[in-house]
Formats: sequence, C-alpha cells, structure tokens
Amino acid sequence: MSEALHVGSGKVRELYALDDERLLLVASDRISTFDVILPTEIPDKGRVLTGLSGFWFARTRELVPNHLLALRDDGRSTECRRLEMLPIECVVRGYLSGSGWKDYLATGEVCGHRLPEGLIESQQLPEPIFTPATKAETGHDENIDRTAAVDLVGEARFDEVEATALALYRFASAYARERGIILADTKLEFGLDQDGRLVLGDEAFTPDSSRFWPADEYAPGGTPPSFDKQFVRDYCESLGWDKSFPGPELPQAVVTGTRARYVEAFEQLTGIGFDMYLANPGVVLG
Ligand code: Q0T
Repeated sequence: MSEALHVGSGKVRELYALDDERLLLVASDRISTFDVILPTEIPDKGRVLTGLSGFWFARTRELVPNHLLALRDDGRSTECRRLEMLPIECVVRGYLSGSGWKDYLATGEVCGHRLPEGLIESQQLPEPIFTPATKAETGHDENIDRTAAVDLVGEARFDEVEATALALYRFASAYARERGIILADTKLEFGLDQDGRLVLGDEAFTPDSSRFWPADEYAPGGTPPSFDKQFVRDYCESLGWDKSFPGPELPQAVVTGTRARYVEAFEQLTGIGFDMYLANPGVVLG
C-alpha cells in the first residue's frame, strides 16, 4: 500500500488517500466490545465486513448512489469516492434497543419520536424511525432530534437523508429477515459528491454498524444475543473485567467461534460461500 497516504484511523479501520478523488478504506481484524478494542484480532473479520458492505452497496445502488468504486483483491480494502461527509450519524431503528431503549425509558421518546406506552426492551417498533446522532470526536455519539439535525445539515437535506435512510433500512431488514437475521437497527453515513448529490458512504449493514439478531433466538424483553460478538461478551463478562482499557486477550476457542459467526452471517445473508469471496472479492458485486 505504498502508493497511498494515511489520512485517518478509526477504531477498526484505516483510511488512505489514493488521489484527490479517491480513498482506500481498509477494514482491520480488530474487534471492540463494551467500547474497548481488544488486544486479540479475529482473523478475516475485516474481509467479512468489507464483503458484506460491498454486497449491500451493489444491491442498493438503485435506491441511492454510494461511494464504492472497487473491492481490492485482498478482500479487506474498498476503493471509494471521496465525499464531503455530512456531520450526522444516520441511525434507523426498527426495534427498541441500546440508547433508544434508554431514552425511551427516561422520556417516552427517542430523538423526538413519541412512542406508544408500555413497550419492552428489544420490542419491534410500530414502524422504523430515523434517530440521528452527532458524530462525537471522542466519547459517545449523542442522539439528537429533528431540530438539532436540521441545524447541522439544513431542512431539505435532512428530509432527503431521513427518507433515504428509512428506505435503505426497509430494504435491507426485509432481505435479512427472509434469511433468518433481524436487523434491529443500523447506522449509515452519507456524504455529498462534487455536484452536491447525496451518496451513501462508510460501511453499510455490517455487524459493526448494525445490531444483527438471529431470528430464531429473538424474544422481546431483555437483550437478544448478538449474532457476532456474543462469545466475546460472554467471555469478558465471565472474567469480571471492569470494561476499562486494556481489554483482555481472547482464548483461541472464543476467537474461532467468533470468526465462525462472522463467516456464518456473511454466508447466510449473501448466499455466497466465504471461500468464493476470498478467491474473488468481486463476486459479491454481481
Ligand atoms: C470519508 C470522504 O472511517 C472514518 O475515518 C477513519 C478511518 C470515517 N471517515 C470516512 C470518511 C469517506 C468514507 N467512508 C468518503 N467516502 N469520503 N471521507 C472520512 N472519515
């Protein structure tokens, strides 16, 4: 990767500039739990997330254009169009979980959406809601209502982003549900191209950007097991770790089991063998 300048680091990926118009997004095998990056990597996790994102970008391009230009042969690197990113996280929730559940318990609302009384944790909402958040440089993103989001992106752009994010979520969640996975919620990021057109960026509908629940284990009232990270969470809980840096090393059985869950999510959703993806990453774009 000698031809590219490093321009940024996320918790689990790196960003490089290829030229004025193009970036390279490299997904690592790092994994976080309880907001801490663990010292042990999950082999092929970055490839699973890259392949899944590419799969969804290819299947949603009629709903909204996206930044994907090409997947590299390493299976973990995405060449993408450089965008001017919007300063909000575009979260859509179909189920009441995480910060949405916390906000509902405290106020009966999530991001200004008043919800019916008496909902329980992880319950499906009457309809999906758009629940934007700020992009925190450090610490946690903060849920914001329509007025605060309009202050950041403008009213017309807000309405466009909300409608687009809801349409994407409805498409992907229906697709996943037919394949036995509940997409409880998802975080999307959009940017603008040189002509000011809205473009989907970042990663899309991966287990890192969404809550994936196995449909056959779903029951409202409590926290359903996470499709990908449950072994990691259970192991960390069993240690009595205080969830501060540094996190614990993972034993081989937890690594192997977690890798298998990522690969299972990939194969269940795409219908493509992960070995096929490794041999030719472009297979997910077909
Ligand atoms: C971005 C312009 O992942 C990030 O940073 C650390 C690795 C977040 N981020 C994304 C961009 C993208 C994308 N995706 C894009 N297509 N164009 N910027 C910037 N930071």
